[in-house]
Amino acid sequence: MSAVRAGIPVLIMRGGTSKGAYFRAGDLPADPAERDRLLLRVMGSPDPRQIDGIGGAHPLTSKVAVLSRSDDPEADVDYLFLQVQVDQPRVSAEQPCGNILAGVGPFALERGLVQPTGEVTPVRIRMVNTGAYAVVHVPTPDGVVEYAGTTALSGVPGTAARLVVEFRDTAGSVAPALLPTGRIVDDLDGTAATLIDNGMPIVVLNATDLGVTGYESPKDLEANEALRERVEKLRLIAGHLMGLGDVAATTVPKMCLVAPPANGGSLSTRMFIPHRVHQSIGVLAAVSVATAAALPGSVAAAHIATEGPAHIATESPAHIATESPAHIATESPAHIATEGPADVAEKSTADVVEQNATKESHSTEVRIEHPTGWYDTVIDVTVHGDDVKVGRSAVVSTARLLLDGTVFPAEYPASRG
Ligand code: NQM
Repeated sequence: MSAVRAGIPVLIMRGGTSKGAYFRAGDLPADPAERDRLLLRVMGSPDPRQIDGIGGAHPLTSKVAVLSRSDDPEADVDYLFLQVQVDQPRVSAEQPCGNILAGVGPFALERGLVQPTGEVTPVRIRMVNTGAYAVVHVPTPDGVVEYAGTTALSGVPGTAARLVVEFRDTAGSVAPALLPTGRIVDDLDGTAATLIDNGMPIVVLNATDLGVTGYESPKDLEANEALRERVEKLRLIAGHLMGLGDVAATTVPKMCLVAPPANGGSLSTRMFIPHRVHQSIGVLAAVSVATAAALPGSVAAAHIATEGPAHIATESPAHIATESPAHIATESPAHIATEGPADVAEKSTADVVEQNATKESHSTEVRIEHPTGWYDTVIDVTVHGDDVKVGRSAVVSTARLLLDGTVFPAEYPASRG
């Protein structure tokens, strides 16, 4: 009789600008408390270095995806996202993650939860955390996932195969509504803020209202003790206003400092997630900020409206072009192009926003600048006075399979076989 170590099958993948451990639900304990205890062991939390686990000692690399076949007729797989906090013994399911989502499509194919259907396989995903839906279009030439490609993502070295990620039903994902207070601008202790949730609850603030330019590095922002205290104070107030209650121990809402674009994009951002500062920006966070930018009168729109042409450059490495059948808003001037450059190039975001304010729905392309580059989003927003409706949104991402293996949480008992 020999000792057999009880390990758990895992794929480690980069999804967008995050990295995480991806599991099949059936390989983890069904009881959430037991599952979370196990995941703390797996990732090595709580410990700022996560030395005794596979976590990467930063919120962006301490993430877990749990996947199973879906019984929802509108989805192939259910995706539960879990944020394993680095230095707290806490696993939270209250926020979604659009970056780790990018790897969910490839994972579903790698693990046989979905069968390849052609050159590109659409994987329909129910995001369990929020009830929103996404489709990740995965290149599958020859029936296997293609990871290599030419798409660059700011914040990720090199290039990889392009994954088009579409979202729907993202409005009010965690908060009760797109605009949880019913207002486009709120007053937080004397500071103007737009409180919004189109996939991720976000508080949009003018960087200059907080005494910074909004172009500082994440390191400099994190080193600014007075700023961090102020941001956290406003976050706690916003949490109550957004219907999220006491958010002291939770990872949402995130805090976004905005400034006029500095590199030809639509808007410059620095994102507190919520205590560390993001090296780029989360996917759903970007969709929410882009939505704020499309709302006339919001804190974000103010910068777009007053600054420059702010159009989406046609040579973008991440422009959204796909052979996907599920395109966005065909009647829109800015629909997701089937060939090459998006046709909004000649139209400034401000122009499109202006149209939204007065006429019917249009897809709007918003290029969000962040500390390591930019992120392109396409959102579908209709504004009729105070009545704001959002449709689908889409982004381009990439993912990479890094490791297919077995992880051994130390306290898991060895079985004898
Ligand atoms: O906003 C970081 C990330 C995220 C979240 C965070 C995300 C999203 O970059 O969809 O992906 O805000 O904690 O992965």
